[in-house]
Amino acid sequence: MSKLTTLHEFIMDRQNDFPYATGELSRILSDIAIASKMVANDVRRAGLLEHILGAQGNTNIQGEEQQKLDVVADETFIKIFRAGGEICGIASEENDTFVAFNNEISKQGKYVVLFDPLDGSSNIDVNVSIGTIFSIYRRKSPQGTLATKEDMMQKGIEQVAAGYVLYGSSTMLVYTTGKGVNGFTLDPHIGEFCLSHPNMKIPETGRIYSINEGNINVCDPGIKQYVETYCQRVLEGAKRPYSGRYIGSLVADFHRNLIKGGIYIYPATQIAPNGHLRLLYECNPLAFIVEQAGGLATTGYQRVLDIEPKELHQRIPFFVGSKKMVEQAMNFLNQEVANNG
Ligand code: AFP
Repeated sequence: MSKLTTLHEFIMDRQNDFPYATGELSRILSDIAIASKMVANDVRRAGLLEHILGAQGNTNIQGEEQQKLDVVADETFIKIFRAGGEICGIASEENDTFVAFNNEISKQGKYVVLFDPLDGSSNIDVNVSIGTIFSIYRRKSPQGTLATKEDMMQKGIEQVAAGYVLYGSSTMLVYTTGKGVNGFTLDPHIGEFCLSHPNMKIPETGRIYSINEGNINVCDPGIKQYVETYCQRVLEGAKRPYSGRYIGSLVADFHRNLIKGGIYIYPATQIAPNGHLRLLYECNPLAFIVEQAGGLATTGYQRVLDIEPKELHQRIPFFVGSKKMVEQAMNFLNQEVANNG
């Protein structure tokens, strides 16, 4: 039997890819692994623990009902980040504004982390896969001072690392530091993430489309036409139309399409005119990962990683997945615009 590579060993080996690395980024990635093991533990027992199952009774700044586990996961990550000393501040889906860590060690931290502690949390109570998404940036403000909003509001191309944890049939951590994408599965017997999916690549094209079809009549008619034309017809050379697969947990939908090939679309709708997903802690990290895996992430018209953020909880339309499928959707939409002036 060949020896398993643990996440910790892998992070340490890869640190040598960056000649001036001081180990701080490595420690942040290790901290994320620890926090996610704690969250995975709660997720696995959620049905048994009354204090973490169900609604918290609050809504977050986006008007969404917070689940108790949303709050528990948010607090777990923040506690670990604050204690680590490498991070000077965070922004998360569950906090109205960013948090600058006001202690002398954290103020020296070079990095900020933006994250969605528990994405797809409306699926918790029904035992469906959920996830954590994270994005790491170098701060803009000087070390030794409090983190600022400017540190959080950086373009996706500035990310130094990004990843997600999927609490699914197994727990997986997938991340990139801009040198490919690697996936690790948590071995519950030894409590370690072990390399299971080295150098992940998304197929150039696929046969899965993922969209909340309940929205089809409240989004741009071009989206409906694209879905009918390319996803729901038997295309030349094919035996059947694409398969529609939509879990409603972005991490789970993204992960499946990353492995099998496919396109995920959350367009602008009449109810969510700017789209539903958040740029900074949902779309940017997944865009970084998918590009590193050979795929694409756009708004339908523009590369996600090039967007200049305007608000912390900014939403955007999101098209992500296999390169050829995203290109096809974009070409279709652009043609529609050209035809209709
Ligand atoms: P929740 O965390 O509130 O369940 O939101 C999940 C999410 O941000 C993303 O994970 C899903 O892909 C998307 O929203 C589902 O949205 P719809 O329910 O509108 O399809």
